[in-house]
Formats: sequence, C-alpha cells, structure tokens
Amino acid sequence: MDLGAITKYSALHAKPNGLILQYGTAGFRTKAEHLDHVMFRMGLLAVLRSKQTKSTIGVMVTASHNPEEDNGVKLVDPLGEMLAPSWEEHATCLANAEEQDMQRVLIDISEKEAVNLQQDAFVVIGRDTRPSSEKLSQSVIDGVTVLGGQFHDYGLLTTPQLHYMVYCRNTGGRYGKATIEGYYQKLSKAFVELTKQASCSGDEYRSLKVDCANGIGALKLREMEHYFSQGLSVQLFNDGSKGKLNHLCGADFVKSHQKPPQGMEIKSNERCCSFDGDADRIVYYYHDADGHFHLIDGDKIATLISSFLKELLVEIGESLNIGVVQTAYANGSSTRYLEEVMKVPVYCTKTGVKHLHHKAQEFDIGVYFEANGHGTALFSTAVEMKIKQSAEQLEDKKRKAAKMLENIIDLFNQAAGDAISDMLVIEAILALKGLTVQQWDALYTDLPNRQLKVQVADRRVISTTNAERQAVTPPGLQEAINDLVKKYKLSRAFVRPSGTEDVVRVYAEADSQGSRLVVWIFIWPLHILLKVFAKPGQSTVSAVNRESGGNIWQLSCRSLSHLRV
Ligand code: 16G
Ligand code: MG
Repeated sequence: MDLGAITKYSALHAKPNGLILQYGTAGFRTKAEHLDHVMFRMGLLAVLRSKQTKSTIGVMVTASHNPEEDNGVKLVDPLGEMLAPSWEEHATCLANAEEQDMQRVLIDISEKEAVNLQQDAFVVIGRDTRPSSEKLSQSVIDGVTVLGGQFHDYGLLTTPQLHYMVYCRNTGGRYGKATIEGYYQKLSKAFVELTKQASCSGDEYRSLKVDCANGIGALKLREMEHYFSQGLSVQLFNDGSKGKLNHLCGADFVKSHQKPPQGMEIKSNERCCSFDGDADRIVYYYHDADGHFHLIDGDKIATLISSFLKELLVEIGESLNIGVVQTAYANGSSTRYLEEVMKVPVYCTKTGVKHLHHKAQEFDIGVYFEANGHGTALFSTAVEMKIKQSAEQLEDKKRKAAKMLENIIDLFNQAAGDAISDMLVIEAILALKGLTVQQWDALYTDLPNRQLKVQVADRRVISTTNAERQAVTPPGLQEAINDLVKKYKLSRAFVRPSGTEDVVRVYAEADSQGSRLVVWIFIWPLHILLKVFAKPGQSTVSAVNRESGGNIWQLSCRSLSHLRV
C-alpha cells in the first residue's frame, strides 16, 4: 500500500468538516455534493474487499428512488450480493475517518480482515443517470487506482445489471456473459422461448405501458426492447427526455401515493408498471372500468410467481421445497393467501433486500419480494441441474413444463431484484396462464393499509425484534400498540426506525370493511404514541390526548367501535 499516494490523493477528495454518514440499508445516500470523499474511499475499500475475496467487486453509484439532487454508493459482493455486514462497518468507519486517520483506518481494516495486499484486485463500476453520477464514479475510479486496483467502468447501468456483471465475472461465465449484450441476450432468449409456448398471444397480452421514473431503466429498456419485441411490445413513459428523475413518477411514488404516475395516459384495464430510479423495483397497476386505480405490489407479484412455479413443479412431478420470504410490510391478505390457499410456507425477515435474499437462499426455490416491489427468485444449483436433466429426459408433457421452468430460471436475475427481469417474468406468466391484469389482481383483496413517517428526537430509542414486528424499547410502547390493535378486526401494526432516513415508520392495516379512512383513524394514535414514548415519563392516554388536542384518541376509538372484535 503506497500510503504517501493515498494521503496525497485523499486530500483531493477531502471530507467536509463534521459530516458523519452511515452505510445504511442500501449503502450511503445523501446530497450529492457531500459524497465526493465517500466515493474515493469506497474505491479504496472495494480494492481491499477484492484482494480479500480474490474476486471482482462491484461499486454502484446511485441513490435509487431519492430525489435527483441526492446520490449514493453501494458495494456489491462476489456473488452479486450486498456487501457483508462486517464490511459495512468498515465502510462507515472509513467514510467518517478524518484525513489524518485515513492510513491507520486502512491498515486496521487490512489487518482485521487478513487482506493480502500483494493480491491483485479488480473492481467494476456502474452508475445511474443523475447529473452528479459521472463525476462521482470518477472519484471511485481514483480510489481504485491509487490502491493499485484494476477496474472496468461499465458507465450507465441499472443497479441489477451491475449485480449481474459481478456474478457473471466471479462464476467463470457460467451464469452468463458479463456484458450488456450478454444480459440482453440471456433474458430475451428465455422470454421469447417462453412466450412462444403461450396459447393466448393476442394483442392485449403483448403490450405494456412502462413508467421509467425518468431514470436509467428507460435507457436500458429502449436498448433491449428489440431483442424481445416478438413476445412483448412496451410503450415507455417518463423516459427522461423531459421530466425530473423520480419526480411524481416511478415505483416509489406510485406505491406510496397509491396513484398513477404523472405523464402516463391510462385507459381502463390497460396493464401498466413503474420502475424506480435505478430499476431494481417494480409495481404494476391499472384503472378499472369505473376509473378506480388498482395497485399490484410486490406481494401480489410474489404470489403470481410462486403459484406458477409450484404448478410447474407439480406438472414435472418434483417435490422441491419452495418458500416465500416477505417483510412486516407484506399485506396480511397476501400471507394468508400464500399459506392457506397456495399452501406455500411464508417467512418474514427484517426490511432490506439483503435480509430477504439470504433467507431465500435456504430453499430449493426461494421467492422473495418486499411489498415495495424489490424481489426475485433464487434456485439452488441442485435444482437447476435437476431441471436441466428433466428437460432432456422426461416424456412430452412433463418435458414441456421442465423446459418452461428452465427458461424461467434463466429469465430471473438471481443476483438481485431487477425491474426489467421481473417485468419479463410477469409478462411471460400472464401470457402462459392467459390471465388478464384484473384476474391477477383478483387472487385476493388487500387489507386497507397506511404508512406514515414520524420525526422523533432520536429514532434510535425505538428498537425492535421478531423481524421488526414488535417494539422492544422504549418500555411500554409495544403494550400500548397491542391495546390499540386488539380493538380492530384482522388488524396489525408496527413501528420501526428507518434504515435510510432520520424517521420512524408506522404501518397499520385492518379489515375496515372497505373504508380506507378507518385505517387513517387507526394509524394516527400510533403516530402520537411514538411522540409520547420518545419523551419518557408521561402517562400514555393523557399524553396522547394532550398531544392531539384531546380528541384523536377519542375519535379513533369511537369511529372504529363498530369494527371491534
Ligand atoms: C432500501 C432497501 C429496501 C428497503 C428500503 C427501506 C435495498 C436494495 N434497498 O431502499 O430494500 O425496503 O431501503 O427503507 O436493500 P427504510 O429502512 O427507510 O424503511
Ligand atoms: Mg432502487
């Protein structure tokens, strides 16, 4: 390690005074102008991680669904996975080190992780379309080169495409070719093969409106569309030609506002979907004949996919273990449908892709989705081999199902949830099953639900357990939530500190007999409870009444009294 060079170049990427950042759920994220030093230092860290794992490491410059002015960075581990937790701590430590401590911190990390500094290092870099991304990715490259690492800059890529490249490079090309062309060809070939087998291939199955959040998804989908146009025609909206990234559009906007994006004309019963700013999330939606908006989120996507996979396994005659992984945000109706109707086991993990991904790896086939649209399916190596053999050996009908499964496996991006790949999987399944978007939506009815964010003095006073479904501290908070929840049918509520913003999130759902307003009335006392518990020493009900001007608690209890169990 040339410590002199590191000091010299680090000074050119100086850390703003007093700035403390944390490697959160999906890396570092903040205003772009505060990130130059973080990028340089993540270039350094990627080299150390690459030397330690003797593998290619990825660095993605993006802030996903955040406003255009923000940016962020995350490291991608050898199998396309999120960075290991112990290295997240090193990332935080390195990002926050004062200039004079940089050398010591780098040496500390190398010693703790037994990094062989003589080992070669290779880093691949991708970036989204934010105006700040190009310069910031150059700072990553500065960091990589100063530590003697080799690199390949892919330039503009979706986040899941970078995960795919890392996975391909570390598996000797077995997963696919580590080029953008290789990605397009692998997915499109599988998709076209699948849709060829669909008996219903009328126009309504072949066209889809896509809101690209004015982000990288538009660019990449446009490059890719002619590869799969035999099976699907896509009409792109919010393609970045005029609107601002993630502004009033994209998967996050549609999911959290439960309304369509701006800039998209929707006729009744037309199938539409939205990507987020870095194209690793997708949600679907449509307007019914009465003009009502229907959102089809990650939960319903997981249901469609896992049902289809299960049906194929039955046809092939294989009894493999298939599991679905969700988070606390999954709508109670989806969990009930999967467990009781589909008879598929469901597991719950903490929020954040890495938690779901790791859980899903425990199954022969693990399908994971967050309600917000992050997700994919993972297949164990043994399953992939078995299905390949079956596709060659079995008799006709079974062979057809095995061939289908083989193509579906190829169509998923198993390195990370991927809006483009998920979109093609969904389109293929709908075409093969002859399902309209309304029929898909009708699998079950979501319980009305609401989410709020609450600003408290220190969100760390809230800690949780049981996959974030129960509050451990402050004492008494969970009991107060329990008291509230047990008054309403099929109700569930939880609070958790956000991993990406300085807020606490509150979620509530209840069978409110069609009235979404009721859930609002249910969630407000939770909001106030949080504020109260953040200031210990007050009696709950009196403090809630005081904070709410004396009537929210009463109002909520009265309005919901007819629903009490
Ligand atoms: C990040 C996570 C996402 C999670 C969200 C929750 C990844 C790639 N992304 O966007 O999975 O749902 O954060 O944020 O892991 P929160 O902790 O602020 O609620
Ligand atoms: Mg994203």
